[in-house]
Amino acid sequence: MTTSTSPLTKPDLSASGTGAGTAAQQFVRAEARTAHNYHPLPVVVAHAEGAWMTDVDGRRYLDLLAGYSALNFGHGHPTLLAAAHDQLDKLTLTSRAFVHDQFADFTAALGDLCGKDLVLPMNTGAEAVETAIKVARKWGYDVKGVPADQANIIVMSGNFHGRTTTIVGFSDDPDARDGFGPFAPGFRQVAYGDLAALEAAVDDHTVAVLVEPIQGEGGVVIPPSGYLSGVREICTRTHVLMLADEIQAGLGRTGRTFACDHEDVVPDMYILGKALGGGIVPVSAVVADRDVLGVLRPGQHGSTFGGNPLACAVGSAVVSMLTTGEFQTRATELGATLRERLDRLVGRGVVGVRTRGLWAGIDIDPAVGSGRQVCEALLARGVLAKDTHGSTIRLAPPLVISAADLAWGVEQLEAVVTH
Ligand code: IF1
Repeated sequence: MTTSTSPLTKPDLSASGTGAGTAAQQFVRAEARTAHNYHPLPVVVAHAEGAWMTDVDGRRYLDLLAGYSALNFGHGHPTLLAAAHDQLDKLTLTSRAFVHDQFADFTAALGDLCGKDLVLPMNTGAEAVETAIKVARKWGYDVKGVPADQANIIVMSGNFHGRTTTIVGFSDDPDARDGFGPFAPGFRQVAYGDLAALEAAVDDHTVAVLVEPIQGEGGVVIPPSGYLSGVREICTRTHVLMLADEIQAGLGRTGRTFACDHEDVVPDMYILGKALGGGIVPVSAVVADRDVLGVLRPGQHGSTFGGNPLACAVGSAVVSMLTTGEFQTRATELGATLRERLDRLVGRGVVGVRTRGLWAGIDIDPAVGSGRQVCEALLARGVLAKDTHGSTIRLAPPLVISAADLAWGVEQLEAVVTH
């Protein structure tokens, strides 16, 4: 186990640089007036650029979380900042009661990126997932002919799709769901990765399967090869919509535009968020063909900020950056290096590694410490990462990270887990 001198010792904020405790004071002040729904690492960030963040005392940290993949393009990407700054001075909000001059370009570009007819823009990922649930149910009643209020949607064990009461109602994570009932009916859960279980769960009232192509919160859980293709086949054969939650796995993270691309699977609906807003503004969307999204009529769904001019301007810049393939290539090439370096740690403080593109789930040997302790030790070494359940940590660097910085970051992890 660790000793008081081990690198896993929690950093002492009281000695924080020249700021004479500035970070400590701000940290304590923030915690004093905030609901305690997070347990943040003891760092107070002041600004950031690319893959690096700087705290209030001027200390720099390599960001290996990237806002849970909302910062795929790094902090302050010039193209994205230019799009935001330009739009800020012109028009930021109209509501959907009126059209604005950024809307058509964004929805056409995003629809083309997905190869789909229609886009329904929202703001957060959970809103997009809730939108997908509503559209799938309405499609079930209006198109598939499921009797009113009898639709069911199949979800996966270990799922994470957001924090609304509908969504946590079909979670199997006690922390996410306990104490928030009663929950919405109409969901049934099957083992993630198990096609036989999925096949058995589908019935005439099933309208959709909601699946993350890779489960992020679960610790970058990658399903068996062929699983997504199998889900696609079952959904097609049984006239059930395949809803792919690509909010975290999508938009370049895994080395492809969408994680479903790794199996050449095209879902009926793409559910997008996080990086779609470039790390600047919340942007999410549901993208599908007309035979699905066409079931909605005016007044049946909406959002005050969904599809606002600033969101569309940034979203259009994000889509244009993804069409070059540059970020997907970077994620693939840097991801190969990441995997090769992480594999060297297996048996040396690490007991498991899962990667896809520039995304890694790393199971730490419990003898070394918890995921949280490892992240605190990384913090002390100038690296920011996030633990997930137990002793797993996730690495999701901005796709703009340099190879040298990525190598340095993994070297810090090696130093922490091998001491
Ligand atoms: C938190 C987790 C990650 C998501 C997928 C929908 C959403 C998310 C696949 C909802 C959001 C965020 C939420 C944030 C931390 C983070 C997270 F740890 F919670 F599970 F990334 F793994 N689908 N994930 O990953 O999107 O409404 O947040 O915009 O709630 O702590 P959102």
